[in-house]
Amino acid sequence: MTSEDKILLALTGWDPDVWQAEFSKTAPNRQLVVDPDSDRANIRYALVWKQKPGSLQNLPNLEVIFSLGAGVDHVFHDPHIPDVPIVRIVSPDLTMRMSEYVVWQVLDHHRLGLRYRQQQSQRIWHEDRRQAAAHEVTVGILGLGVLGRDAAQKLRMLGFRVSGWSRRLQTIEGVTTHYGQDGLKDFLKDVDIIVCLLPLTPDTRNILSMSMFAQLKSEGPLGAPVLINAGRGGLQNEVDIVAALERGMLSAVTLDVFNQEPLPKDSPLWKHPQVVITPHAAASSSPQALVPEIVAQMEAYERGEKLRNIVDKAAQY
Ligand code: NDP
Ligand code: OXD
Repeated sequence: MTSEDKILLALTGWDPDVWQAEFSKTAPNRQLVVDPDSDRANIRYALVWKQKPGSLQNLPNLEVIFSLGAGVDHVFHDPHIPDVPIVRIVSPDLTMRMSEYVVWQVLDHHRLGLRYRQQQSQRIWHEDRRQAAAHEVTVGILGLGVLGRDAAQKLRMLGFRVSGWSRRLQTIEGVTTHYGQDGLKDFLKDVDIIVCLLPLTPDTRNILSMSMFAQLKSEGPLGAPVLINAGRGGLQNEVDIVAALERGMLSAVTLDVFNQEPLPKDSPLWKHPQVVITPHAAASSSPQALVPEIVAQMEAYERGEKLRNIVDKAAQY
């Protein structure tokens, strides 16, 4: 690193100050800039979250783009991304947060949380004796990457039957795996709870729609299957989700991500009794946890080591 090198912080929707504060604590010798205009030639790295389209143009010495999230669809929404490596977040902190979220929501649906909260609001004392044991319930995870694999292992430890679906064949001990378009049908026919941890790419956009719901079984230990999506809003068709709930094709839904965020106030999802909503909070990027890891990557790269967690630009994840 030279004293001239600078890091561009290109964020929208997130507060840059907390990232800047963490950088000055962890790496006081590295200079972050939010507005690069006077420094364009000195920018060596860019840290991005939903950067404004075009904001990475005209940076002649940019070497690496670091996504501040695990997902990178927010980088690719910009048609003017320079041809440099894109590194995404893979961090034990983020993985743990996501697995907590998945386990929380799976258990909440499995243990009839929605029903008991509704009963409590009406002071109704009624134990539902149909409650299934975990080993009778199949949790199917769409996306067996860093996050999907960890969640699968934790759900296994709780006694659930776990299956998964990925683009290429993956093997995980104790988990039934399927892959590719041909494997999707078999995956869907057995699931009681679907957990979606897919990236948003041209191939996965809108995958959570009526054509998928129509392939699910119509009954099971929770009634119809439950859907939990913590991947991206663009994976889901929200009109189809409401219709599937109304028709009993889905019994309940947890959504952390939406096509439009914040979720518009007039969305019917807000008031639906079988819908749990969280505000894209399943696994937030923590500056305290992530800045030291990003700085360590920069240092390793400057020592001549290979960058890790590089995004496959053709696959867009
Ligand atoms: P990974 O890249 O490690 O894993 C992605 C998984 O999806 C892989 O198993 C991959 O298959 C699979 N996949 C990709 N495309 C397809 C396809 N066309 N068909 C079938 N499977 C496919 O990502 P992570 O696990 O780290 O993260 C997953 C996503 O979670 C992120 O992209 C992001 O959108 C979301 N996320 C959401 C957060 C939140 O707070 N709500 C926080 C963090 C992440 P293969 O194994 O064959 O490559
Ligand atoms: C991520 C996210 O992709 O927070 O990391 O959504």
